[in-house]
Amino acid sequence: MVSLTIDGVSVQVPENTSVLEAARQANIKIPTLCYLKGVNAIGACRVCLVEIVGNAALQAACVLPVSEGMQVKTNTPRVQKARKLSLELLLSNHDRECLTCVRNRTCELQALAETFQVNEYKYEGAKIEKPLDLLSPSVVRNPNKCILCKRCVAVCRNIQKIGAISATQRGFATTIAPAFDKSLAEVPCINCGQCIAACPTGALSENSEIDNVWAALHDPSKHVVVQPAPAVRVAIGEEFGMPMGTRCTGKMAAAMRRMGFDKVFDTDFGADLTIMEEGYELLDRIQNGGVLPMITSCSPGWIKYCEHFYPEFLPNLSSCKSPHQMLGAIIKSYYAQKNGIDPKDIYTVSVMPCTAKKYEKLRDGEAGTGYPDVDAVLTTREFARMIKQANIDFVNLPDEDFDDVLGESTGAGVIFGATGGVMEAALRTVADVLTGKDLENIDYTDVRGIAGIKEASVNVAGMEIKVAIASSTGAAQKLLDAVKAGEKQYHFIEIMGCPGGCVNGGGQPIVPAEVRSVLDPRVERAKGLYSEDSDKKIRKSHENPSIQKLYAEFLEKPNSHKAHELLHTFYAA
Ligand code: HC1
Ligand code: SF4
Repeated sequence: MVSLTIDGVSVQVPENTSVLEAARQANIKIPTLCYLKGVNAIGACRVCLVEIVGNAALQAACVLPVSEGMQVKTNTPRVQKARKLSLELLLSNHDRECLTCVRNRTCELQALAETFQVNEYKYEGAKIEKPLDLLSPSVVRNPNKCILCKRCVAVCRNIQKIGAISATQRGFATTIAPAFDKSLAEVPCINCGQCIAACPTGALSENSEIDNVWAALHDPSKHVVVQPAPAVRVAIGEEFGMPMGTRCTGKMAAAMRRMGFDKVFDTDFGADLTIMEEGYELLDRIQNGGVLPMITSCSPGWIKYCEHFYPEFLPNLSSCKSPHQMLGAIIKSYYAQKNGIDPKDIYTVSVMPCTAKKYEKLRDGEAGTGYPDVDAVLTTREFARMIKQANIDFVNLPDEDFDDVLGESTGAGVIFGATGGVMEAALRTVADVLTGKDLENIDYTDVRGIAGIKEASVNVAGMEIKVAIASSTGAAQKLLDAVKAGEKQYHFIEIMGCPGGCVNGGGQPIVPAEVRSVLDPRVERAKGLYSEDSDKKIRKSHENPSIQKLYAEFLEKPNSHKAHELLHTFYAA
């Protein structure tokens, strides 16, 4: 341990701790901008400068390791002046149109400028008007709002192991962009949106579909049906000041009804349906010598990553569409037929924690009825914006249920939103099918938790099923390399493109760096999902009465010809 003082407070921390983290342990908050815990520590923005007694130059606390006897001062006149100067320089060539910015009031630069009373623009840098990148269906890049903190570069390169963006050009012309100033739509960007979640300003945002959804809601000829993803219900509350992980399932359904959606269904039903299709596909591959390991296919960021970087694993991918696409196809077929509605008049909206879903809905093979399975995808953030635009008092809404029958779901469906959840849900069904019993021990705790890679071996009816789980494409890379090298053998692998799974998707409420230093959204939001699972009466997908009804009335059986037509897809190398 190393002993030091920070603003006169004695602190003991392990060796190699940064001064910034040591200060946080002593409840001293040093402001930061380019620092993002576990992702980026480069000392570039000069906002976390501190004074070290006996040292002439100010130091960046995020990259300075503690040393024995060090005396740190975080709030001297020199420090205050230097921080303010750093902010003034950052603002000198920033597009300062805060009122029209997507991050107005959630921007970390704006918040610091307010804290440090930057009440005039002292310096004018060379304002180079840079073109916006609007071509990606998922991510909009506005380089004029970029402060070169490189948090996005670090998450894309170090966590996702993609490196789609980096610093190009020099001086005032420096831009964070794909190589050769191409659009994100023209490079192997996987649309995960992790860069958006890391961005402190309005330089990166989702490609908004809010206007399209309002237009559909206001069009009397459209029957507008909505479905929220599992992970949205434990994050949407953050947009209204509620604690991270608060379960808002009932309020969310109530808000959707008040916004004017004709039917409020639930992607959790789609997740239960996925388990039926994917579970039986796995059993078929195991029993009939199919390609193993089978790998899950519900995360479109992961699918795009596989297509770009690991095409040799495409035969391993389950052919199942992702749950919201499956539900979209069922709405435009089964639901449309039962209710005598022409599918061309149905407009389906998915509310997702994910920006890659905006890309997924456009892929070939995602129009089971000849019409798009899903017409619009809103992120959790866009959905919250629409609730505010509709003057809905979200916090005080009553809890309401989803509509029958495509709104009924099980605990297995809800845990899809956390890493390991799809695997656990599948095991609950596969174990019952293989043993022919209604097993009671269904909490597969080995597959829970936020580790990037998890492994488990499950004995079912005398058969050892080996499974692995990876979340983030960086973790997927490591796992797939081990499988390729023959070092690891599995029957079934779950891969989610975002670290922690959908709860931490690129469309979720932005968590400022300061909050991320003390609270992990992957953990807090997942807790909400697992508590909803344990409160559910039915916790296995195959026991969902509405799923049973759907097969009895329409699909016949899992992997039937009709199920293949509507619920399965294909991949392109
Ligand atoms: Fe997900 Fe899925 S879990 S992919 O993360 O399989 O987005 O929540 O909706 O479709 O169900 C996302 C979440 C989501 C799908 C499901
Ligand atoms: Fe990188 Fe994902 Fe952002 Fe694309 S969306 S630039 S892959 S972090």
